[in-house]
Amino acid sequence: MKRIVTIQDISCVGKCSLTVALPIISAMGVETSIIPTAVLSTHTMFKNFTCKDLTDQIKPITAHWKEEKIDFDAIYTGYLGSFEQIDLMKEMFAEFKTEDNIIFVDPAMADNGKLYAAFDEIFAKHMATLCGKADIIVPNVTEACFMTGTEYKETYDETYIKELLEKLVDLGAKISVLTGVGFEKGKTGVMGYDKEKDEYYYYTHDRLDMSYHGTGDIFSSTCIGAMMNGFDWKEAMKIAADYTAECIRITMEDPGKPWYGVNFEQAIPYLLKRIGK
Ligand code: PXL
Repeated sequence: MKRIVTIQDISCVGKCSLTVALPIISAMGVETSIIPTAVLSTHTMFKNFTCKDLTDQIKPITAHWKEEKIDFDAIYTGYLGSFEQIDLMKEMFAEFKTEDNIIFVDPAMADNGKLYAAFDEIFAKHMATLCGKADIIVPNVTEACFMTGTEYKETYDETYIKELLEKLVDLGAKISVLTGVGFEKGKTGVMGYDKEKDEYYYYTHDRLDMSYHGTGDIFSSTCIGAMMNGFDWKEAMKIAADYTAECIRITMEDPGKPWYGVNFEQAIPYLLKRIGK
């Protein structure tokens, strides 16, 4: 059985970060170890959320794992709350990187042209240095623009996205994947670039006209979960895009849907079928 570790916050209510990564990756048959970086009452789109920072737990946890000779087939970071946490992740990558494991970074910090409440442009540049240490990175277009100092555009062409993907691998990652990319009306998808092979891959599906919080985390969790099930990065991002779309589709049909996240739970049977489980 493959084992991964994912490092991100616990938003107790909100269906994002660890509360989606744990169930999704576990359901895909992959042991999912965690480091919670903070405990928040809700994600930061709610007003008046509480937050207990757990940065001081990161080093003792990883030191214990080293003593126990625990290793991981993948290390996946999501939402990180501070410069210090980013630096600790760099140290962790250096300590736990092996020849075969995958370092997967989702620089969760922005969407729709704007940084989340807790961040500024200097933080985005620091996150870019963490992306430079990864095998595969999966920002959305907004995050990619902040990290590479590129002007954010709502409408763009293929050249703009390809240049952005190239700027992302220039940060140091081997593969860059941009989520939420669409060139045609009514379509959306993902486009990736493998630097070593100089190869692009674009996958598109019908656009559902709703955007929900937490879908980036659902995409990333599914993508790494699929890679741990033996799919290559291109197949993995296709499965992840389809599952995320299915989560949104199911949520749109639910009259009692919450505003803060999607009904990813109800689409887990679809995901398992997609990966042949
Ligand atoms: O990746 C989404 C996310 C994760 N964690 C926290 C957040 C958000 C999005 O707003 O606030 C705490």
